[in-house]
Amino acid sequence: MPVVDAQPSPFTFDLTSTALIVIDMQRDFLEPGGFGETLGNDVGQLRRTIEPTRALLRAVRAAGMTVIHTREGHKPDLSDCPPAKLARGVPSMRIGDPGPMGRILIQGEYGHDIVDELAPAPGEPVIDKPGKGAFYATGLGELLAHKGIRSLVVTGVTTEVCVHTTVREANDRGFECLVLADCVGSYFPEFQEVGLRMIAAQGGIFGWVATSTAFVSTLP
Ligand code: TIU
Repeated sequence: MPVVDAQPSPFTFDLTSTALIVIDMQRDFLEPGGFGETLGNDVGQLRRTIEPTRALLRAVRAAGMTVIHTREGHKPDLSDCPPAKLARGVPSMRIGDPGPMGRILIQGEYGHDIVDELAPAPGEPVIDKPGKGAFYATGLGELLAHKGIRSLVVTGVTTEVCVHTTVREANDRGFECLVLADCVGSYFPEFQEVGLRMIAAQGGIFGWVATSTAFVSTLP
């Protein structure tokens, strides 16, 4: 079985029971004018993840590994958005408000979709999720069970929000998670650093952390 040089210890995985999950690489988070920027964030901090993730996707697809994408967003009538979430943020630019890329974080809008560079390949599942975690109110758990997946290689944005929430959810459900440091991004450099340290601390309290090159080098 492949063994990845990782923190806090080597990560061993089996290709057939491992999936790559690419979290919320959506225009709303990564491009100017989207939800992320309306919250006052510098999207440049996230864009550095695009190229390493593109290379990772190429390698993982060539190895025949399962790839799953997620998108955070809501139905056009906002019936799946808790009022407490809707009320958050800058008043003029909230979820559902019109923005330069369509209604912010609304399914079907241009800004809600995944950036062109990382477009899902035909047949790759795309999980639409109303929360920060990818397991909450989605079919992800059932999908992974159906595919016999027990380990997750996790990438995407943002490190301390949707990546962390998903890794914590997955860890509690018994999945082993390897987070790829160069393929996750935060608007805040200090959260990026501490977010990654929190995963591997205490003997890997939530999982493992490695670089994408270390992971890819183990693929057949
Ligand atoms: N704001 C922020 O850092 N993140 C989110 O709202 N969603 C995700 O992380 N995908």
